[in-house]
Amino acid sequence: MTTQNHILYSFRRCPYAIRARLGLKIAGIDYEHREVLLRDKPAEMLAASPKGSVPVLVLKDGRVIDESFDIMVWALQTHDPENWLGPDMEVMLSLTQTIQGPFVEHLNRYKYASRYSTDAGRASVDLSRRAKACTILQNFENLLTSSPYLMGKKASLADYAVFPFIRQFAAVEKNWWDEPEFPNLHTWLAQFLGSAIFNGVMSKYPPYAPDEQEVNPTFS
Ligand SMILES: N[C@@H](CCC(=O)N[C@@H](CS)C(=O)NCC(=O)O)C(=O)O
Repeated sequence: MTTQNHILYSFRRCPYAIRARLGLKIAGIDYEHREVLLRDKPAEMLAASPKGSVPVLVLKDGRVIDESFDIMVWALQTHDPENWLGPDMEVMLSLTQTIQGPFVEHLNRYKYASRYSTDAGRASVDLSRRAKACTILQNFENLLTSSPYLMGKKASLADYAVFPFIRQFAAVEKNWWDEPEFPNLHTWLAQFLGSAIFNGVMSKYPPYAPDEQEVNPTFS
């Protein structure tokens, strides 16, 4: 089915959705934003992508892209004004996969410890998982000792595909994160969190309700 505009099913705080929105934003691609409640996903989204995860991009011509990294690459192949696709794609992919694979697994178990444990007396965060995630982060910290960005002097797809996950990790125990264990990552992350592009994709939308007209976002 063809539509007047591309449609993005998204969830504001989801790191996968954030990076998809970043790719669409830098590429200057206009789309209809549909904010999703993860506990009540719209039937149209599930019809387009039955696996039920956000983000889902439904293109005007009916094609569906339902992997966040693929949405970024599709957008950048359309228009890449800052040459995010410049560095070696295999290395960018490998950095990204480390984050969305083992790092996210530790992050989820660190952040949502009680969901993964049958031990009723367990602390709210799992520090052993935090330590495992930190082993991965140390490699990223090391990369940032020799260059300001993961792949050199300029920010690239690798940085934008990775930082939303580090943001989520940093927010679990903010006071702990603010200790100087990863000074380079700290500076790197702070720069992205203060950037116009990041703040430009963090508008708040009410949940999508079919049959209602598109609404304007609010900022906070
Ligand atoms: N591999 C997917 C993963 C996306 C994903 O896991 N998104 C989460 C939200 S952050 C989700 O939709 N989970 C399904 C749910 O919570 O029901 C991608 O890169 O787009």
